[in-house]
Amino acid sequence: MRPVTAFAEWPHIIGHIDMDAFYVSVEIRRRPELRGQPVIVAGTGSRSVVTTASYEARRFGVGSAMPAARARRLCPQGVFLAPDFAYYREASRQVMSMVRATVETVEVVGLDEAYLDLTGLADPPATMRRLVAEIERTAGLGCSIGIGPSKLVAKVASDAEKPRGFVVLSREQACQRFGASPCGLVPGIGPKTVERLRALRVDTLAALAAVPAAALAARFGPRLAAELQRRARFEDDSPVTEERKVISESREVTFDEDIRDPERLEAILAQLVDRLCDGLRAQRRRGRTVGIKVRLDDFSTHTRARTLAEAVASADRVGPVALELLRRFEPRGRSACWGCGSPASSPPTGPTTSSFSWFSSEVSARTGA
Ligand code: DCP
Ligand code: MG
Repeated sequence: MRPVTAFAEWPHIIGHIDMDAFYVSVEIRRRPELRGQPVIVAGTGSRSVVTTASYEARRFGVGSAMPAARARRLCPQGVFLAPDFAYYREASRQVMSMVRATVETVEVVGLDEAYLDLTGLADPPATMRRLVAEIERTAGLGCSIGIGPSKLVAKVASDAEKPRGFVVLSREQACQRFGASPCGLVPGIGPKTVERLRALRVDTLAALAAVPAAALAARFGPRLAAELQRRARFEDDSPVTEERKVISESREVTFDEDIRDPERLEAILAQLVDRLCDGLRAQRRRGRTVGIKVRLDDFSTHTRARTLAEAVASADRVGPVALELLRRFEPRGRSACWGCGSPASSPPTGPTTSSFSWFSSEVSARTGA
């Protein structure tokens, strides 16, 4: 079937763009001598994790979210760089402005990816190839493209042949191509669901698509069961929507050693609040939702947030909210270590608590347009 014929049958044509090894590619752009090397962008503390690994580094088994210490063991010859988020945001803006200049409806879903509504274009692949070439030429960055009749197909297609992938698939072709893949390949089917599916001997997308609906519903409930099967069949009719103009501004710090002392934690939180509010005021922005993010020494990340009646930008207003969120925060079964008088705190639970400590916290304010 010629692609042109296939497109004519699709009510929607959606593109998905995802930058290849984004942070690393942006670093290599300003340090071209690093091209071809195993480059890893990771924090510098002993607890930090890998944000991005170049494809050369991935050959050593290094990947996103891995503790940096492990990455150093796997790839001792790697070039480790500390993240420079301001520079990555700038690169993202540059890329997304080219994307927006190319098609009318764009949904940016992160620093390095976006959905594009290509419906109605005369030749969607040609348009996307031009965009790829322009990004490569002007921004010096590589990306992968997926094109399909839905966001779901486009997203999975863009990931299928990274880096520099360019994959066009109909829904049926996606089912065929990924039928033998694990269910977790599809966005929205996370590790926990994958485990529960495995217990039902459902290991692949084809198996999930074919399993009797009643058996699935008995385990997951009718709504989730139906949604899982829709995803396994690559059925998706969600529209490409211009992203809501909600911007989140945050400051975060990772501790090099565990900090258990509530007073020290609260002092650090106060510093983060000050830095956050300075930044907000400098940009003349305010936030209505104040949040904290806490990462524990088992790398689990926890967030708590509260939305206020009005937008605020001063430390006087943000600070108490962040502090209360922190004081109330109790990771399940581990509250005893956090003895700062939270009204809901439970009694110490014995020796297990000694293995637990905090080492990272973040405070953020979500600002709306
Ligand atoms: N990122 C992060 N921590 C993660 C995953 C990603 O900080 N656990 C950041 C760094 C990435 C960027 O987000 O560069 C984009 O994430 P992707 O999952 O798209 O990963 P990459 O762009 O790095 O690689 P690729 O898309 O080529 O697989
Ligand atoms: Mg990417």
